Amino acid sequence: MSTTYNPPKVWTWDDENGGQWASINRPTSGARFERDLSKGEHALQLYSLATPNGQKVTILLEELLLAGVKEADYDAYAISISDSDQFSSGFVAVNPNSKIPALMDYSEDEPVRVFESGHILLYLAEKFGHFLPSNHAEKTEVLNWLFWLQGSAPYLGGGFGHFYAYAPEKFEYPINRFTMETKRQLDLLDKQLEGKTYIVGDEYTIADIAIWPWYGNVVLGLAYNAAEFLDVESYPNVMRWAKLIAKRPGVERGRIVNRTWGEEWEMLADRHSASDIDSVLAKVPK
Ligand SMILES: N[C@@H](CCC(=O)N[C@@H](CS)C(=O)NCC(=O)O)C(=O)O
Repeated sequence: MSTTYNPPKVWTWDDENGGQWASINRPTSGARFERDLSKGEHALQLYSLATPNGQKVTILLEELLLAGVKEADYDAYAISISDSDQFSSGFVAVNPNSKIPALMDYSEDEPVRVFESGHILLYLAEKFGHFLPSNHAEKTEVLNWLFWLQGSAPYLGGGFGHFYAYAPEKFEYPINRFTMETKRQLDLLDKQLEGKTYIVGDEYTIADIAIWPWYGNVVLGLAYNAAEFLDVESYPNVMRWAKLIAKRPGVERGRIVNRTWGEEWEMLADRHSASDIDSVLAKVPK
């Protein structure tokens, strides 16, 4: 019997495809139920989860706070995407695309909603004047890499990660296709980081903050359990950069916010103040 799939004339939704995320996926958008979001005291309200896209934003917020920007203090609420929290009416009002992260800024004349993780980084970097150079040419290069990440990471996460780690069976064709692309991306980053401390040179920017949660986590063995499979040691510049960034206090703090899995010293579902993070990090084994 052939195992080749012959697409029907018109595709119809089969909710029993067995994949890890099958229960939440539907071919329609919009709210599935009525529920308001929680709201804390700070001007910035983040609704997120510590996936790489979520980590980008909490890392930037923690970096801003450590840089002395008090106005960057925030409340962060965990959105359980496996429990369909992203389909509540409250969440959909902040992000009609029903994906974390989503941010509300109540410090402006009218409340501002911001969605798409790359845009949230740009919004916060511009608002507070940090981690984005003011020089036009340098800013443009940072944005080149920020937009590169936003376009490329779905091949790593939705492509490689999905088929290597989450799909109900190991299928050779998509794993080959997306491993090829992931390794091409790692090779690109390795060349870009040759002779540079950070993605665009000597300055740590939102390009690093966007790229590290994806490619840094993968090469450090913190995503998809794929470090050996991808032969990450063959990208020495990426490895050096990933380890350097992992040690930054803002990264150590931001990566655990809205994390609802893992060890007790790296898990903080909701964050309302710096001390919430301090008490979790105090449990890190010495
Ligand atoms: N392009 C979006 C992607 C966000 C995204 O894919 N979020 C995932 C978690 S990493 C999500 O919320 N998935 C829930 C769903 O698909 O229902 C961004 O960068 O913000």
